[in-house]
Amino acid sequence: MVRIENSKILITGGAGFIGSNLADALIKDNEIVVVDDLSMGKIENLPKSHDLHFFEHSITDYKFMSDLLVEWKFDYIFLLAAVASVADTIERPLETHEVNQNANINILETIRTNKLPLKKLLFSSSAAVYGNNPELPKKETSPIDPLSPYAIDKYATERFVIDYGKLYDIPTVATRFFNVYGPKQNPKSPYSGVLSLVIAAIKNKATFTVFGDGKQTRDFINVKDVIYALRLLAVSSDAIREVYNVGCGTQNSLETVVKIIEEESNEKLAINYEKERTGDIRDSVACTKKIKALGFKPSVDLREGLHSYLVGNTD
Ligand code: UD2
Repeated sequence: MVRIENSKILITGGAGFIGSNLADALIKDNEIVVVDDLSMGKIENLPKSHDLHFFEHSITDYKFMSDLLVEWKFDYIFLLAAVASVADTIERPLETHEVNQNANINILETIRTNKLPLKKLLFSSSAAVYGNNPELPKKETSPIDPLSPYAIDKYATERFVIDYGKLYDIPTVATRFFNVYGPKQNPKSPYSGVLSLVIAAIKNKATFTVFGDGKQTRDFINVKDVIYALRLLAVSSDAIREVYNVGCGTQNSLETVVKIIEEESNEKLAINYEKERTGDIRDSVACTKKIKALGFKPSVDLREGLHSYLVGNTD
């Protein structure tokens, strides 16, 4: 197990799905500051500990963020705060750009201008940067084709993070998450992760809408493996000023995962088919060679991961 201990850690978006799972994993041995505006995150997601300091704030509050960074001098910074709904960024491109890009540049600027010491800053980007590029699996060197304000901001911020690293000698890394699933994923929006929606529909005996024929494929990765990847990238001295795919490298159709969820829950899902969503990507799978070279190995089998998500999910 990769250990991070006796460290001061900032997690933006720490009350959200991935951020709160990360806080759970790190709280025992560290002091954690979470900044979250609770737009999607929930305070109940956070571990209860006097070593966890929660600030209900938007990262777009530049002064608050800068003062916090200067005061705390964090060892590790995980930038997970984002407006994660692609549809939302198409509706409100300028507003979401403030969160998805500018607020993160403010953090980089604060680090640069105050010469803050830092072991690693990790920025969470997305497989969305590859867009509809048909090349599979998607390699970090594959052409990018951002098709939404979300993907544009993710890609541009990746570049800021890596190039700030190079220009000003800051230890940074960017990660491109594929389709992350697991406990604490919030099914509240129609654009929430599809597996959280399938599981919510099973639990509430509601009808689930499949957009398209259900044969679209994704690289589903359990949040536990994502947390492992983040810890590994944080401590690995070889992982510096680079971008890494974070996926399992396996491709499953929506139809297949729905079937597994039905089998594991012993329930039949009521399904309604609708036209595929505009801008939907047909197939996606990560090339994971680069992160595997650092020692990453996904450990959660899809069926097992879905089973424990079903059993443990309290939403
Ligand atoms: C994921 C990310 C997105 C972006 C993108 C990059 C999530 C929630 N979204 O979008 O932020 O990073 O990857 O490629 O992680 N679907 C249904 N019924 C529903 C909901 C979804 O059929 O009720 C379909 C949807 O049309 C798509 C697939 O399920 O074909 C996966 O949808 P998603 O929103 O979970 O993830 P994705 O890959 O579109």
